[in-house]
Amino acid sequence: MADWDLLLTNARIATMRGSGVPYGAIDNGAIAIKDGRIAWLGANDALPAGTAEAQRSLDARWVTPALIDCHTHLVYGGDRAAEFEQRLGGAGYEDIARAGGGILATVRATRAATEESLLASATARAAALLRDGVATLEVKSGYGLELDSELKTLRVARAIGATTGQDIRTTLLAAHTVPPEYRDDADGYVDLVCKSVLPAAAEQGLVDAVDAYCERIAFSSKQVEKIFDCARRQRIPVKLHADQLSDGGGAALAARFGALSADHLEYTSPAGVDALAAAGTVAVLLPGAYVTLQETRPPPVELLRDRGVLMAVATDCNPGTSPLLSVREAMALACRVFGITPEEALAGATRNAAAALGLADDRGTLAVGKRADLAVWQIDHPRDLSYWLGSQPLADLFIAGQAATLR
Ligand code: DI6
Ligand code: FE
Repeated sequence: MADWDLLLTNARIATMRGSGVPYGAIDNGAIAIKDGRIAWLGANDALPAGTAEAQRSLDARWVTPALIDCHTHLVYGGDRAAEFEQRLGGAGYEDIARAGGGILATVRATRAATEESLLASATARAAALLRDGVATLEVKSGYGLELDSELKTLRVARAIGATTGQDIRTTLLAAHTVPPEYRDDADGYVDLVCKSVLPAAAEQGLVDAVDAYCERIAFSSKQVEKIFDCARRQRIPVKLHADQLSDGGGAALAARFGALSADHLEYTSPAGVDALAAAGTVAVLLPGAYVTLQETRPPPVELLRDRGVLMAVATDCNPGTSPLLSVREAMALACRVFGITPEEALAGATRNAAAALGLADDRGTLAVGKRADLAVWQIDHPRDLSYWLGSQPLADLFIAGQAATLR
């Protein structure tokens, strides 16, 4: 006889296993949880005999894997609402950046902020994602751009989980833009990242992955390669902000390094898509930035789909280009502006988001052995998660089998 910590019965389950059945759905199912993992899952009437410490009927509510936000810049000081107004008045994002605003404005505010204030604001943002069903989120540094401020950001990111219960994965994005101290010496800054920032952050156990912004207003492919080489020597996986504003060959570069993900991809060429497919690199779609920047060229979704590139969807939550605190809203936008299906959107915020973080074996689908990260929704069908804008259908969230506090 099985013995479980928690048994959920009478559930409609979207396993998202990609089994051919839409949403991997099980109509009238049960999920048994033991030690934070899924111990049994299947049809209610096939449930083996067992005892559970706690049992709950979900009254035919839908259960999906908890959402995963695989691309955020949650930790930062200040905001850029005034810049948003300026841009709506006609100022260009790249022009503002070249004039010392944009990312650098947030860098000044983040450097000046105390660790406590950064933690308070970032925790509030993570809590908003939690109420939206997010159990795992990635947080990038990149608004420090010097050793101490990058370390401060990563420490803050790691500390968020202690309050919200979420699992936080941290990515070093020291190569977000060239800091003012290295204004005319981007190569010198890249050296600093390789020789000082990356080793120190890794040594302190703060780096799950290394990211870079490959763009005209940030770093060239050559400079990114240098940073990726350093990451590779330390066996740290890489990801890349690629081809967002121009085709800089970012997708192919990410693929060459076997990156976990290449993110944005608005300007990625067909050759770039082929490279992602061959490397098994996940394409992360970020409609929040696309919409906020009023871009007109969507990523090559049809080609990505056709070549079998896994597509994830994330918020890219950041103060400049994507002030977005809802993965579901990102899913809903991705359907509307990029033309993915609601099922692709949900896979993009669960199974494929897990893959983008190197966690595909551990979470992102509902299956025996996976972490018991489950979202329970007050919806009629999982497609509703992408259909509605601005609804709040989350009924319950379990993180490693524990009910999260949502209020
Ligand atoms: N993600 C980023 O990191 C950059 N754009 C994007 O979509 C810049 C973010 C910023 O302007 O602060
Ligand atoms: Fe980003």
